[in-house]
Amino acid sequence: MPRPVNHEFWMAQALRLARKGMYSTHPNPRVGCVIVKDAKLVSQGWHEFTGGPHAEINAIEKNQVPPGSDFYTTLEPCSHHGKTPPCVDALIELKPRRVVVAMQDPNPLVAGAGIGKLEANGIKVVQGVLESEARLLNPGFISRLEKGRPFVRLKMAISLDGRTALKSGESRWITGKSARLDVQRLRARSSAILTSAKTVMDDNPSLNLRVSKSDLDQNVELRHPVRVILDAELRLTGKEKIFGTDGEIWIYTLNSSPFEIERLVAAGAQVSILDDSGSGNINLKKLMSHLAKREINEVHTECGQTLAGALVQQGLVDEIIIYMAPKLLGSRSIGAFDLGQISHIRNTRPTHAGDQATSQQVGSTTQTMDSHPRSSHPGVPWVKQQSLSGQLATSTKMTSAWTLHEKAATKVTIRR
Ligand code: AOF
Ligand code: ZN
Repeated sequence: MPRPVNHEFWMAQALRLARKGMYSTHPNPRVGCVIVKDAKLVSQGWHEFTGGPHAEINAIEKNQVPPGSDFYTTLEPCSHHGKTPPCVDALIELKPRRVVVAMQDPNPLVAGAGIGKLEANGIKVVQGVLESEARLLNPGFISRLEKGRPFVRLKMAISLDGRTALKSGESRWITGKSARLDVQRLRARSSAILTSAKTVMDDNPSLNLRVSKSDLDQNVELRHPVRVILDAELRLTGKEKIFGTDGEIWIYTLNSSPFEIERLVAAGAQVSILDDSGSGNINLKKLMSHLAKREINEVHTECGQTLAGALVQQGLVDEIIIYMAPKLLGSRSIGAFDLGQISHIRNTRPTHAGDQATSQQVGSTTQTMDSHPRSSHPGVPWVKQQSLSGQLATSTKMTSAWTLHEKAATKVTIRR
């Protein structure tokens, strides 16, 4: 009896390949492709870097593809002439039996036309296999094309009592190596890093990449994300540390004074003036649509409580990543989100219905309670404890306790 075709199995392999392009395809999507005949792998490939061959072409060129093969692609094959010719034409020539796609391409230049062309040529198309996993791979590309704004991730380092810095401004207190590498990974996968002039003036950060391609297991050179700084009044001088580091700097402002603009342009920045819609603040929704037009997919935000609060209040945050250190900074220290006065619990933010939260231990930890096998406690909420190398360490009951060593942190991710 023939074995049932396992679309999920092969699509999972295509997704694993796509992930290899995590740091190098911006502003294009991460895409993987697997070619199968008689339940055997014929070839595979992924989109390796911007401007390079698409995943399908890399797979086709690696090995001889016999007619009647099945293609598994994490994104609908393209039908347009971009930097490269349409992939569907290359596929059709090979006379495949079937093309299995995880998701349609949200790019209006494609948007179903690739699938339509395959079907018009008598090729069976199966859609939607592991679609939600495929969408998770390209949150920024999808958000930019579907909503006209980037995917916004907000990174915060807080104490156990929810503080980010002492009143004096001192905030360099989460120094664990694993947390730092994790943040570098988040920066490296992003098209842009967003912050405010206040953070640049208070902390004097570089907000650049301090890892090499080998630290992230990559073959392709890493690119520096654009640093986007909101400076409504143009208070930056151009002498701050960030200006002396690799990577572009885009400043958004309300101030149209040529003198200040010239000073920052001379320091290497690009300055854009946004109107404030009468509020006196930079309009964050306009900022986001501006960034999307400049092909920014994922935005990684590292900022203080004012910008963090405003982004949350305006519904512009898609993911919050909090590193919680085993320290207490006290109630006179600075909080993470300025949300004004909240008078009712029902008005609290930002947990929208359907939010997913995961928690990981980062750095050196000791588990102090037994973890229980998943099956023995039906109905108990579970949390996956994952090591930062990505290996699933153990699946434990949510109540199990960990001792966090001095430089460790708990990483909590909340996503809508
Ligand atoms: C990719 N890699 O494997 C696939 C893509 O500018 P181009 O010619 O590289 O085209 C980019 C568009 O092609 C992209 O926005 C997406 O719509 C489509 N598919 N892109 O970068 C791939 N399959
Ligand atoms: Zn293509």
